[in-house]
Amino acid sequence: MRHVYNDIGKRIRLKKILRDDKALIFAFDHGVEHGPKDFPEDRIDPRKIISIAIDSGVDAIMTTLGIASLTYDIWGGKIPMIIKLTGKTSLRPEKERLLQSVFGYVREAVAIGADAVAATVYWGSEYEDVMLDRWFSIRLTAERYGLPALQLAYPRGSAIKNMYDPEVVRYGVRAAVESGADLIKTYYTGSEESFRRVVETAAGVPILMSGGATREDPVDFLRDVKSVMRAGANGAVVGRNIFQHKDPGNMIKALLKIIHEDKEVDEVAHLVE
Ligand code: FBP
Repeated sequence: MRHVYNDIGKRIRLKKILRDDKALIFAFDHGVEHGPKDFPEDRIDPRKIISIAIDSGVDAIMTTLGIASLTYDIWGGKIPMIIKLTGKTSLRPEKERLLQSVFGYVREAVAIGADAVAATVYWGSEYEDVMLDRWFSIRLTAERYGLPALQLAYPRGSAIKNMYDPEVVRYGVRAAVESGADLIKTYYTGSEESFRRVVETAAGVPILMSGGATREDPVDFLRDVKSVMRAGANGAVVGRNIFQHKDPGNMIKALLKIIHEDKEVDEVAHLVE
């Protein structure tokens, strides 16, 4: 059967990211989301950490247009690039942090050689309406160019008491599915059982765990990732637990072994301790 061109393009790009239906994606948009305080002193230069991520074998990188352009000679032709097209700073008044603004355009992501685009929707936020408008505009244009759209489906807002509550996470994931996301990144719900229900709620749309704040004990982070993989997830999108680790390359290697080789935590813990 012959598919239309953009459908073929999307399938090919998704396969590049999820080569065996699984992926470890390195998230690196924290300079805008949280500010430079997130970066250890010796890792303020994006070229260093992006080089380590690629040399250690991550499956894709998710970052901003600005960082992608500063590092194009490192990632270009080697690894799929996912451009995040929404953002907010933590300099904003707290209430306004519930809104993700436009942070680039699909045509710029296409121009720079991206394989996918990403956008955050804070489901339940006071600004849900605005973010949905942005999401559908990004998704529609991305689809036209054959680019998959990853949604960071984060339940967040004054009405949400606990954004990690499994029922709340499931709601966000289901809403992401119904808004046409090709890949969904969401919070870990704290147990394999509860995350299995999250995966089921996605009805076959690939689910990736969001890394979150750096765990005090890095082995605990490996356990979280192992548990989402057991629950049927497709991998993880990880930032701080990689670039704030004393040895980001070994953290990446340990995560890759769990995600792609189904290794047990005990078998790879020595890499991160
Ligand atoms: P982490 O693994 O560091 O949590 O990165 C994932 C991510 O979604 C980033 O893409 C983004 O910058 C950050 O988390 C959002 O953080 P917050 O939840 O504090 O808004």
